[in-house]
Amino acid sequence: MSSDGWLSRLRAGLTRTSSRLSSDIGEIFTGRKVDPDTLAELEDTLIMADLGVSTAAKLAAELGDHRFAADADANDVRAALAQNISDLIAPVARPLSDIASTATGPRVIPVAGVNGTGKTTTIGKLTARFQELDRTIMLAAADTFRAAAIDQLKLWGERVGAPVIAHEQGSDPAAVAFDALEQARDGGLDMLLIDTAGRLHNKGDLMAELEKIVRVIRKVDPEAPHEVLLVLDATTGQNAHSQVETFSDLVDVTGLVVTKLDGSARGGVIVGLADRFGLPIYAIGVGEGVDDLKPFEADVFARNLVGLDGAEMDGAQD
Ligand SMILES: Nc1nc2c(ncn2[C@@H]2O[C@H](COP(=O)(O)OP(=O)(O)O)[C@@H](O)[C@H]2O)c(=O)[nH]1
Ligand SMILES: [Mg+2]
Repeated sequence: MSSDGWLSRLRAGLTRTSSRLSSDIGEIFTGRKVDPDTLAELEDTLIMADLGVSTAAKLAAELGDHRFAADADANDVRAALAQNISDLIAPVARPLSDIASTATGPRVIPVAGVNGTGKTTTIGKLTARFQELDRTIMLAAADTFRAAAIDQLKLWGERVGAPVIAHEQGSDPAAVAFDALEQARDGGLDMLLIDTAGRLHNKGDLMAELEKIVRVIRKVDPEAPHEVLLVLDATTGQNAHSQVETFSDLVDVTGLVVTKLDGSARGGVIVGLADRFGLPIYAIGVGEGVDDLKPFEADVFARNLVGLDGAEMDGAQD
């Protein structure tokens, strides 16, 4: 898939947000100045675009401080907004190489998240990316609740050529993680990615499960886990905020992967997440295939979110 291919899928995924945002900005600022009234309208528009109340207020205030030319038009507002959004998300936009340390000994990374957000798929894609960085990877099937979940990880293991450590359905997830870490260490592998369950209907069980995984892998390596990645589905909107809070209560989340930005994504949520939690975003998912995990690039993302760069936007919305 060419880079144009995935960019156009990202763009398509953000269309719902970007075309609305872009046309609203056109309506607000056509024939009117950037002033407290128009900025208040812009703030409402940003809230509608899933950026969240406080982030919307912050961005509107920043535009209020921006020195616009006397004849500034909607496109100048779009460009300034895209720049401010890019500046806001740039500090959390980090490359996967940041977590693919070349230190010896397996780097242990549990992957957490609500069911269906894309954990298992993301682990498959991550494995391929880490392999490109010359890391050797082992996978642990610690979502033992459903047999299908174990099989799904095994399939990804075959697809990307990574060993998968699995026990029977219903077995103790922590025991799988422990077993896998010992085998990864003995086999001299660079990284161990641990697939976990995400059933939120019983938070107590989930907490016990994740805490036990962490406790047990520390018996093998006191430094583990080296990262804990949380996978969020961009189509869930503001719900992603409460997922970050819930999982951060359970484990020390060190970074995010946001999936399904190719779908009917509510991409504005990423901006709010970046602003509110400041957690690194290591990659974004733009499809179901192995190559559909891409770096989160602040500038590209911001411009597409605001409706700049999209051919269909050019001049059409003023
Ligand atoms: N369109 C799209 N689908 C995705 C993406 N990531 C995962 N999926 C799909 O979302 C569904 C749930 O993914 P899965 O990895 O099983 O989620 P898990 O329950 O968190 O392990 C599957 O059908 C995946 O193919 C993505 O970035 N884009
Ligand atoms: Mg899964």
